[in-house]
Amino acid sequence: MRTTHVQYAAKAFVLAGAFAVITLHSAATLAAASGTISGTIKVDGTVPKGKAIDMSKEPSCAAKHPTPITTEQVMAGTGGNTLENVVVYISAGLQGSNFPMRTEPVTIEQNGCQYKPHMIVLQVNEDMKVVNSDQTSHNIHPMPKQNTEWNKSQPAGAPPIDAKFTTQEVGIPVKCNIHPWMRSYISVFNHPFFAVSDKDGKFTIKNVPPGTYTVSSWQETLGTQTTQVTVAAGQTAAATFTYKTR
Ligand SMILES: [Cu+2]
Repeated sequence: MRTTHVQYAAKAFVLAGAFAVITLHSAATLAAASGTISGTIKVDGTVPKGKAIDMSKEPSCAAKHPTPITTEQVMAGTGGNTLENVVVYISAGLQGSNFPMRTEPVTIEQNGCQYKPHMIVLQVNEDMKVVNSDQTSHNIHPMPKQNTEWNKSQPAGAPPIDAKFTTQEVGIPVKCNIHPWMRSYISVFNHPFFAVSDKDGKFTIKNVPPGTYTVSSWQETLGTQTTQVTVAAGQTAAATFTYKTR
């Protein structure tokens, strides 16, 4: 009996050791095995100028804008031939569905009667906080097609509102029932492989498993474009999108 126990113990020890080696190996492989998708949103043609917003009915917000602001439907990036605020995401080709949840907090702030940021991107069931930094009430009202519609009043000084979205959906329009000029968009993904183009029109999607993917870009008035990329471990795959405005 004693021998048997020792044999079992020895077998278990060997198995545990082998499992530990396999686990370590997998973790290291995963960390090294991902790649990056990066690129630029270009525009061919003139970028239409935003329209001036009249905030005179809300003086506490108007006072926050020494220079009057304009609508943000199409935002030219640096140099004028790129676009800011374009959502870029993997739209096909991902294997499986068990992706890590991002850890950066997602906040939509109402400040100066504007939404910041203009483009919100997050994962299904990721926490989003709605913050009112103004001395006036707002009423945030996302208008989804796939998710549940809601609208909530948030007076000045009220605590943040917590929200989640349960279904993938790109470009949910958000309005304020009190200030008709306020507009933003929320895009919800069932994976963490998405980004928004910055003020130089550039975007980067990190930690992408190697593979061939369809990558899509979405601009609120210029629509959706797609391209194919192949991501290799440790490499950066380039993806460029060009929107024509003429
Ligand atoms: Cu408002």
